[in-house]
Amino acid sequence: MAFAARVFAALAWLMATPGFVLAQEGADGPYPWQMQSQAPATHVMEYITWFSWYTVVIMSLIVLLVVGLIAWCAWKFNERANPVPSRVTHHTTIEVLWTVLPVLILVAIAIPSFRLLYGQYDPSKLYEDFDPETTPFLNVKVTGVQWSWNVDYSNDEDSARFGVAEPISISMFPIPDDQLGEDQLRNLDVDNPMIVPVDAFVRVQTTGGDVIHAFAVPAFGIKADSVPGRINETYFKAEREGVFYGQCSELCGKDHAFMPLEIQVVSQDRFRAWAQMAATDLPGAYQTLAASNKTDTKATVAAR
Ligand SMILES: [Cu+2]
Repeated sequence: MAFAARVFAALAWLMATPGFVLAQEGADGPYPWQMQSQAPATHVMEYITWFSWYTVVIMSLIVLLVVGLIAWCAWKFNERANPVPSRVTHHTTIEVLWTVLPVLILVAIAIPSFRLLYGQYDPSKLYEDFDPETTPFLNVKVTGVQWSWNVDYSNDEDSARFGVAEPISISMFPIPDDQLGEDQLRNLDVDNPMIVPVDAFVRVQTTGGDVIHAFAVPAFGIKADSVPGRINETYFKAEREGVFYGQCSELCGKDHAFMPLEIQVVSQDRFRAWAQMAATDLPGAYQTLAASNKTDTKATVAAR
């Protein structure tokens, strides 16, 4: 009985984990003993998290039903309990049921699944406030190279509305272990993080400079292959400020594990100030940004 109690406690702990994770305000990035997805920062990732649990619940009910049926058959129809087996070979009602029920289950999974799939390419499928005619995108090109990321901010008409008057180019390298600050995460914090405004649609066009890499940020629910000679497109709209991390997600060579992504989501005003300075004085722009609000950028990381 003690063993059963222990198993039950372990299961209860597993079930409680998602609530625990979501309850940690600003628990962004990976942390020890993490069991679940990172806390969502976009509507897309909220949807993915919900969909994941939705399918887990359906799957668990099916597992319970099947295990229950097997146990019931073993109990009721074993050789001792039921010496003369039934010779029935057809039962129309049961055959219709075991065909129709799985179809209904698949439809119940397919509808939200396709909605999510289309929404990941077209924001108007998921965001009611999105208007393809008028909603501006901040346009960013992200190039994976062996072994770092180059981020180029476009100064097109749309991006200029967020304050990008001149093109900005940054390259992103992890901070070497011996230079890590107190509140920095090894192999996740970078020298030049990508800065984006909160509540803004950001279009990411990604490509590879040499081999295939992949741009992936779990808290945003996005992942796109960065393929040489091609442009892949994805988008995100971060709904809260904070520091978010990603990693290259396509095996790209010796230092694949050492090309992290750091994205800082800041208020639109602070983004504007950063963008105006970054075109001519990048280090100065980061210093001004850090000085303009000491509390938000790293405090969320320390909260873990
Ligand atoms: Cu890579």
